[in-house]
This record gives sequence, C-alpha cells and structure tokens, in this order.
Amino acid sequence: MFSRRSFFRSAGAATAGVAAATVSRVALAALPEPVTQTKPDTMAPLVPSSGRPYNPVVTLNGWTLPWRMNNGIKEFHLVAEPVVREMSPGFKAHLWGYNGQSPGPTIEVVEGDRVRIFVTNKLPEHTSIHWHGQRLPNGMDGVAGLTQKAIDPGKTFVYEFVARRPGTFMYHPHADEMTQMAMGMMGFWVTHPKARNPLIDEVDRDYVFLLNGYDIDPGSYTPKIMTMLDFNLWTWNSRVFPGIDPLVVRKGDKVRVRIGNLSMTNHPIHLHGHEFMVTGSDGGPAPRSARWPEVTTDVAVGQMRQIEFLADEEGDWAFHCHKSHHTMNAMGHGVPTMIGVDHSGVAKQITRLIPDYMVMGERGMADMTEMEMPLPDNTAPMMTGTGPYGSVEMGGMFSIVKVRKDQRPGDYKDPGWYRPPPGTVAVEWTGALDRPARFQAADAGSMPVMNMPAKEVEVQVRKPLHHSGH
Ligand SMILES: [Cu+2]
Repeated sequence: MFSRRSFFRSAGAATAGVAAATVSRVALAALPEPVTQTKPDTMAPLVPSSGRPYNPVVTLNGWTLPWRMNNGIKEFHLVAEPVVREMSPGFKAHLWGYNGQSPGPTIEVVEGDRVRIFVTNKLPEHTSIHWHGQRLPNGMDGVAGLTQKAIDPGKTFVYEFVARRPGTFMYHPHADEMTQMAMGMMGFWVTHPKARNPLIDEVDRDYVFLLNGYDIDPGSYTPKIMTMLDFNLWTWNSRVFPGIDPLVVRKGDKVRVRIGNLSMTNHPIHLHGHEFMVTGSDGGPAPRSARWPEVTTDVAVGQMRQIEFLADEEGDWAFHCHKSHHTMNAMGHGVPTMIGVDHSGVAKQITRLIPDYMVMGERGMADMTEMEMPLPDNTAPMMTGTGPYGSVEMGGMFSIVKVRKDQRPGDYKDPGWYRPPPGTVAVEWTGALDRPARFQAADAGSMPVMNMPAKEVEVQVRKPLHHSGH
C-alpha cells in the first residue's frame, strides 16, 4: 500500500491549499512528498478526495498516484528510479520505473485541470518525460534536447500544463529512449471528461494497462536493452501470466478497457465470449458512426485502444494477445520442431553424458508443462497457470475476464474459478457411436454429394536440383 504517512500528508494538503494564508511560504514552495508503492497488486480505484469528481480507473497490477491541490493546481511528484518489479510470483526483475514500480503510477486528472508534475531523476543517467497524446505548450512536451534540457541525475524538473482534452494518454522518457523504455519506464495518464460528453459513456468498470516486453535471460534480473524484436517476456504492466490479475466484473456491467502499447511490436488483443466496440484511441473518442463490433483489436506500437463491452455472459473468459508466442514466457526460439521425431533411444544415450538433458516437444510443446524441468532460480515457466481443469499452458500476455452475477458493484476481489451449470462443459464422449444419417441431395438441382476418393492420391513434388538463390 501507499506509505500512509505521505498519503495523508498529500490528502491533508488539499485543505492547506484552500487555507493558504495559514501555511508558510516555505511549506507551499516545498515539493509534494513522493508517494511510493511497494506491491505489484491491483490497487482499489483512487476515489478523488479533492478537485473535480470523476469515476476512477483501475490499473491492472498497478495504482494511481495521489496528488495535492495547491492553489487550484493539481500537483504530482514522479520519481524516476531503479525498481524491483515482481513479474510473477517468485520472479523479480531489476527495472527502471517511477515511484517504486514499473510501469509508473497512473495519473488521473479532469479535463480543464491545471496540472503540475515534479519529476525527480534518481537514475544513473539523464532523463525526461514526454506526455504522449496531450495538447500542451511545446516546451512541456518533454523531448530532451529539442524542447527542454535533459533532467540530469539528482535534479528535479517541473512540467505544468492544462489537461485540455479528455482521453487516455501515456507518459515515457524522451531521452535515451531505447534504454529507458526497455528498462520499463512508462505509465498511463487518464483525463476524465469534466461534464457528460456525448462520445464518452459512463461505465461500471474501467481498467487500464500497458503492453510492454522484456528480454531477461532465465536466471538473471536485468533486461537486455539491445533487443529489438526477440523479447522473451511479453507483459501487461510489466507482469506475465499467471502474475496478471483477472479483470473482475459483475454480470451486466458496462466495461471499458484502455490498452496502451509501448512495446516494440503490435499486439492483437482478443476477448472470448463477448464482442466489444473500439470506442477511442489516444487521438480521442471515436465518432459513434465509426465504431463496429470486434472480438480482436490490434494495438500497434505507440497506440492506445479503448474497448467497451457489456459483460452479459457469465464465466471465466480468456483475454489475451493473439500472437501465440506472446502468451508464453521465457524460452529459446532456436529450438527445432520435434513433432513426430522419436528420440527415445538417443535421449537415453545423451542422458548418460548430460543428466539434465531433456527432449523437447516430440508430441507438441504441451508436454513442457508436465515436465519437471529444472528452471534457473529467477524466471517464469514457459507455459503455465493451473485452472480448474488442468494446466492452462499460457504465459505472457494472458489474463481472464471473470464475469459473475453475484459480484458486488465495486468489488474487485478475485471470485475464484467459475462453476458452470451442470451439462454445459465440454467432456469426453463415452456414448455409443451410431451410424450417422448422412445428408442426401433431395433433388437434382442441389449440389451432388461427393464421396471420398476410393484410392489415396499421392502427390509427387519434385524439388529443383539446384537452388541458385536470389
Ligand atoms: Cu502480442
């Protein structure tokens, strides 16, 4: 949880802002005490205790940064610093982030708010923060060298602008970006509408998370920053399944999920059991005439997609990136396909020389989850997660939307596994197999019934003798 002391101090400062005359100049000039989060859990929505009211979001495995009001200005304090992020239980990564976590805390403000953000740099190199998608004065855009001096280690810079348009934005460094984003420096920013907006619906649950990726060798702690494509950990808010919390909703809830992509590739995000509308991007809410139903939406690099759906089907619905390599954890991509290869004799011989030798994937890779494969101390199994019916064989960018009719409004606690009504689960067929009645063409006008060819047809393919290349 938050450091209670600093949380109450920042909450109390709201009153101080109003009664400014009674507070010394020194106290007002002081920076807001930075609030730090030590846990990777999904924190309850931060209901605003000062400033304009709004319906807060829930950051998956994350939190919202408390602020203080200072003469009508909403003040935040971000600290760029090395952090230890638990990516899944038992697996920790040494990242860079903000206020104790990667990603940094979500910043929530209201359209029209004047916002002041202090940024203290506790990294070993300079940094800056770019406020992706915002309308702001050019000098507040955070591009080191172009619009401001970089923030040197030990220095604090201040950004100030009015949150002019409602929407979902991101923040990240614009200084040595390759290193700093590969190390986990990023966060979400939500500007809530100040009044009812015809293009922004009220919802019952509003989740946010960022797509990111890391390359951390099994057994090590620090990401390899030079990796461009071959990341081995695909993460939501720097967590991998089964470390990603479920998105818990009540049956009948209108649900919004805002997904930002600050990784190095696109992610087609797929929801089971429901259709959703893409209701907006970081460019703003989409006109209603431009929305259509989807079950998968591609979130390209540097984009945000806001999806909305009515959770009207009870169950545990998979919600994941549809690139199958992105729902796996650390593995070697240089492994040849072994499906159909019987190594039983060879494996025995090799085991005499290398006791830990393991044959991978003779029948497919599902065996990997059953194998008692020795893992290095600090990593996550490639395919894992146990559900009520066995191994889920997933990792990486995978979570579950849990829709329950008895989930209380505003309750985000994991309700456990779904208990389906009897007779509604796919099971092994054990009945007798009758000779099926085959479809027969009724009249001459319909398509004739094709029979299987009597003989197997063998296709001979001759490869060119010499492949000269291009
Ligand atoms: Cu993906």
